[in-house]
Amino acid sequence: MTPPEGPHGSGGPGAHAVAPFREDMLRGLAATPKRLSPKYFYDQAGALLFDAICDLPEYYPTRAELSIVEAHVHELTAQLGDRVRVVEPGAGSGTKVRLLLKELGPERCTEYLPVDIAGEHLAETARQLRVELPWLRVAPFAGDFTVHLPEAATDGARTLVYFPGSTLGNFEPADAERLLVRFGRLAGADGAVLLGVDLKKDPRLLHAAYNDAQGVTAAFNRNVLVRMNRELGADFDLDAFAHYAFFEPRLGRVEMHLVSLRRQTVRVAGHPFDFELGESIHTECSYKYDLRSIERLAESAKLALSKAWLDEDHHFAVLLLRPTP
Ligand code: AVJ
Repeated sequence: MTPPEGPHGSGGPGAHAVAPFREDMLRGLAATPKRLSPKYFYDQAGALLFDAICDLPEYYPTRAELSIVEAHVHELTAQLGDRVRVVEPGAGSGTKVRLLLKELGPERCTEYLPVDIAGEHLAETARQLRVELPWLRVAPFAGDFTVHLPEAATDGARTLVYFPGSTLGNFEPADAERLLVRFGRLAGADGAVLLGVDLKKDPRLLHAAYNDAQGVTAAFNRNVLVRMNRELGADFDLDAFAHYAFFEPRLGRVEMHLVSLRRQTVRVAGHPFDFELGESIHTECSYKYDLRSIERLAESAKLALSKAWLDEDHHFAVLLLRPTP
């Protein structure tokens, strides 16, 4: 079946437009302190680096979340009704969703809409899924889910907005709330949001997860500089920026930075940016939650916590949220 090719369908504009990348990089580097949005980590190389992170011994969230979905997939899907359309913002490689889609099966799953900013990576994931689950209707939607989401279903199917991987943690609380409001609207009165969130824990585990021994996370962080060099003609010296990541307990978040190892001037798209020795570019926040804080955040977005599943170490939670009238 051919997926609909809307204005933001695969092959359309959106994901590959250089302009928002250029504008956002220039604005972020001109700000004090310097900061860049983590969504720009995910070009094709960045998406592959992130997949490699998920396989690292130190990066527990992916395995913890998979173990939850594996253990509870029957109970989970039983809450969703008998005609379900699955929308996955920030789909990536779609490893976790496969379990849900398989369990729903051709009888219950009407369509799967992966939404991702890494267009080529998305197309490849869609291709693989169609081979693995030939009965599945896959409708990839290439774009930035903070800007565009698919339309609500019109065929009477219930929409499940699946948002795993603790991607929510990349958003400041106010932005996270706005995003959840939009997910609730997309789900509609009879739909649901299935959310995966990383939990607060021993900070040494968090530290290790973002400072892996093989340096994959460092390469992922620096990839945004690689991208600027390639796509914006920037002249970042990769060895002149240190990957620096830590848990900030008062704010309950891991922060990633790229710290300048010397005084230097870098040119990006023809614009000079000065760095002091030790000056940082803040590249990512990864908020960690507890069940109470995430329930409160959901409630502020008019979503009620219907059920929560945790892994046995209580490192990660999968939450079923339902829109409240
Ligand atoms: C995809 C946003 C959930 O915050 O842990 C992994 C990205 N950054 N290692 C996270 C990430 C550094 C990841 N999220």
